[in-house]
Amino acid sequence: NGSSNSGRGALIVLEGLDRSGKSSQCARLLSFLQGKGCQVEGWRFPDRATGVGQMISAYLANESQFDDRTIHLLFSANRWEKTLMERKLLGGTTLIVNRYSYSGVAFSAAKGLDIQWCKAPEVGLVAPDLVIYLDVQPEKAVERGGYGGERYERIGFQKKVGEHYHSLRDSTWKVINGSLPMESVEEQLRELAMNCILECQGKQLANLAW
Ligand code: NYM
Repeated sequence: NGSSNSGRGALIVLEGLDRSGKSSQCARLLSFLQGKGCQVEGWRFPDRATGVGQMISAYLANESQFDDRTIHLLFSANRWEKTLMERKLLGGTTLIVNRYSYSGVAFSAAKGLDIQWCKAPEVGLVAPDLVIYLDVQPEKAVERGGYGGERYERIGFQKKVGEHYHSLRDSTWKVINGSLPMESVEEQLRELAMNCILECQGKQLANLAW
């Protein structure tokens, strides 16, 4: 099911702290849906392959510096430059997206930037049909093989990011306890994603309003 219907695809976003398991779970969910014959692609933000993405990547690796507001706008620009997103969805492709505007706001707000200011450049982007938050305590995340040494990968900062994520939760969010065994998280994700793909058939694509 999924390959033969003519409806639009779903925009499904995974969010969570660094090392919350998003990448592994995105990969698992993607191959599960592909196995079901679903028209689906895996995306991630930042997309480090674009020109803007390379600037972000250098910043995260501490190879370059930007003012907090400048890097915030670059992360946002990196979403705006993916104009293919809407066409993909309307063409019937479901997108499983690792991070989106919520990462943008939560990470920048954790630095002390005003939350409304952080939200502003995200307004008008395609709105997700479902946001799945993998809830993991920062202490647990560190235990998982530790952080890779990129910017932001410190426990105190991650705690602040977690608080901001919490304040962003709305009706499109589902929270999964990311400390559960991988198979259990995977099972819950599958169910949420399958339901979302079916339910969004009749719904129009919307834009982030905030
Ligand atoms: N990040 C990610 C932001 O600060 N703002 C954003 O808009 C996005 C999409 O970049 N620590 C941060 C969160 C991560 C880092 O992400 C790189 P990843 O998923 O490790 O590639």
